Amino acid sequence: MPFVLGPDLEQGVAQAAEMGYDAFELFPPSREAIEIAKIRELCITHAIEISTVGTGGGWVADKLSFTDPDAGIRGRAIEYARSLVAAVGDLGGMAIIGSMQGRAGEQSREEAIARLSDALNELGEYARKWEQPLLYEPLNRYETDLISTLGEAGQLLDTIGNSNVKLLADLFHMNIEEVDVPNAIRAAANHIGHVHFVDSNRWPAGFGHTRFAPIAGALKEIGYEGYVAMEVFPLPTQKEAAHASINAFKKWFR
Ligand code: LER
Ligand code: MN
Repeated sequence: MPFVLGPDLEQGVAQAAEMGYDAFELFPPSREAIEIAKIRELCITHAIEISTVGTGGGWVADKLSFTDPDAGIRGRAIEYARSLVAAVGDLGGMAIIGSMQGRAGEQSREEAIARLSDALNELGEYARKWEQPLLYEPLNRYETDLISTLGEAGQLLDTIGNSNVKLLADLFHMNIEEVDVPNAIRAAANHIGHVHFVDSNRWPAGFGHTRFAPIAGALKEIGYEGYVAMEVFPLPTQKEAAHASINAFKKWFR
């Protein structure tokens, strides 16, 4: 949410649970939008969990990023992400670092990646308090000029050397950037901690041209046991997107 169901939280959680979802991913516009007590209650009422929270609101609303040349903005970005790591940690879920990685822009790529590494290391360490990994998501070339493939992202994590930072494999970005999506999944097996299960055009699985059989096969082959989250456009309608996505999940994973 609000990609698929929402923006009304109560209604969205109720609908997701009714359709058979085990968990939901939240994309809040701000830290204040995460009402911990209310979410806890909704999870209990509907027997559903919260898997993940996206931090991209910090970028969308305030253009906060870990690679901004301005130290003040980088500091605010870290504070914002820490507050979301803590909030989702209290709810038993993981925080995602996607858009907040920012872009190198005018600075050197090395400098930007060093800044990103510091942020991932610090936030990954912080997330240990809740025994939750931090998720780092490589984005396609139109959304970042830093790292766009699982292979490069895995190398970055090897360099950082923090075992509590994992990768988010988003099939939409991978469709644009990877030579071979199933092989990229196999090669990054040890790093993958979350999946965005979505078709080539950001529509629900089945509405684009991604071949899901070999991708689901690769995830099973590596013994992936995490969530597959449906980060899809609410198309043709919100409900149809949510239904199509849970049906795709059942088709490929049950
Ligand atoms: C976030 O998960 C993502 O995939 C991006 O394309 C949006 O920032
Ligand atoms: Mn994604």
